[in-house]
Amino acid sequence: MSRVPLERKILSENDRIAAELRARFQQHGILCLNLISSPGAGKTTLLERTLEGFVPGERVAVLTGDIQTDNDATRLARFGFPVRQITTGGTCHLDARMVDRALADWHVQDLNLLFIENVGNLVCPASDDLGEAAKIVILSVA
Ligand SMILES: Nc1nc2c(ncn2[C@@H]2O[C@H](COP(=O)(O)OP(=O)(O)OP(=O)(O)O)[C@@H](O)[C@H]2O)c(=O)[nH]1
Ligand SMILES: [Mg+2]
Repeated sequence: MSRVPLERKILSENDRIAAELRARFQQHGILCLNLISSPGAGKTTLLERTLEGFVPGERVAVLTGDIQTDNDATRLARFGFPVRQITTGGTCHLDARMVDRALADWHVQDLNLLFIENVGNLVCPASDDLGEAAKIVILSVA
């Protein structure tokens, strides 16, 4: 009797898109960082402090994820760098396809640094690869 494997990793499609994104980032020399934390731990605040330290014209951009609002994008757009909100409509983390879509009409080759602020959630964002070079985890300690 021969066995026919039917199982497929549930994240395999995400991994494929993430690998394409990673290859694109590497090809253009873009450092992509994926910020994750529990809700309200300070991801947007850290990005605000970071962006205010860059000189105008610095090749930096931000994608910021939220379940419903675009408040974080509004906060971050004040610094004059490209910012785009990804509203997930209920999904508790970003996936690679959302990032790919959000970048579709951007000239990513013009960037040196891309920050991705993930949805505030310390569990789900850990499992989805977004093509980043590294994840940055922010911990808020009582
Ligand atoms: N005391 C203190 N407050 C902070 C710090 N970082 C952020 N906050 C405050 O915590 C609140 C939430 O910070 P945000 O930066 O919005 O947190 P976030 O992780 O982006 O939140 P979500 O995107 O909603 O998950 C704000 O009122 C900040 O002013 C910090 O290092 N110390
Ligand atoms: Mg935020």
